[in-house]
Amino acid sequence: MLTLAIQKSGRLNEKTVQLLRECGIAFENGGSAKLKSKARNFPMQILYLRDDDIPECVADGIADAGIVGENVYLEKRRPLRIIERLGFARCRLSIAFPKDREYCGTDDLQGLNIATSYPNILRDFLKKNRIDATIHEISGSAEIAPGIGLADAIFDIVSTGSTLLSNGLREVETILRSEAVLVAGKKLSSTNQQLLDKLVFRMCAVQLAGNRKYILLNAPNEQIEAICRLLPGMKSPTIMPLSTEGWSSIHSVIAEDEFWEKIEALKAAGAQGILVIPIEKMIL
Ligand code: PRT
Ligand code: ZN
Repeated sequence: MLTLAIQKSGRLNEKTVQLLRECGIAFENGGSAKLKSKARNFPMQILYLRDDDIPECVADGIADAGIVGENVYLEKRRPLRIIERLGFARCRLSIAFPKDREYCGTDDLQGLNIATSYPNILRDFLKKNRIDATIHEISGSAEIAPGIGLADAIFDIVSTGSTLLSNGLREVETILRSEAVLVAGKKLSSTNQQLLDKLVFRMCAVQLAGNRKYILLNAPNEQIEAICRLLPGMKSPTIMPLSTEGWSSIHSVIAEDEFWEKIEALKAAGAQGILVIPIEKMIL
């Protein structure tokens, strides 16, 4: 049986649970399942932990795999491998200065006292850039450190930037971009490796579908070629004749991020009656 460690509550929990459910895994979340729960239709148990404990738990073999922020995975320095990047809980780890302190480049970090709960990642950055600064390790709320005279700058997670702004700080150097990742120990039993492969296969299908849309449209036959050039499809678009003479229905798959651009180009090429439908799973 595969053991997967996930965050018990917090910013990763909801999206992680949603992803597992979209992978077709039925399990109890919350309630009696505070510590662990067993999936009803997949040979897997889920451990609910604080995110900081996940890398260690996987490295020690208590769990075979875990879902955690890349920032925590990198900070904890455990011998794990990233199996899959999951595309949620995106954030950056950045150095921030009091808003009126000048910053022209990394040289301005020389000799500073920087507060952070990510000392390992910061130490690597300082070393790589030959910066001699003091790391002041704190366990949370780094953003208040400059205001109370505890540090000159901070190194912390930034998402929208509003926490920095409301503490009179500004982001001056982005050191890492992070997202949730699926990590696993160096070596799994062959049964558990197979189960993990199965889970990853499903996660990929869910992720792929998430940024794709199914598109159907009608077009006059003489425009089919021009329209097909805009619609690559999985292999190529499907073309079916309409009962109206000289017209066809074209079906394809497009990426979410090029959606509006494509729709405009398709309309300009003569497409009509365009339908765009979400895709639940996609397997290449
Ligand atoms: O209880 P547990 O230890 O499990 O959770 P936690 O409190 O340590 O972590 P949690 O749930 O806050 O975050 C889990 C993971 O989510 C982090 O390790 C990151 O990988 C990711 N993540 C994504 C974030 C944010 N976005 C984020 N904005 N983690 C924290 N923040 C903080 C940030 O530090 C700032 O103070 O949220 C605040 C608001 O950010 P702004 O920039 O939007 O204002
Ligand atoms: Zn934590």
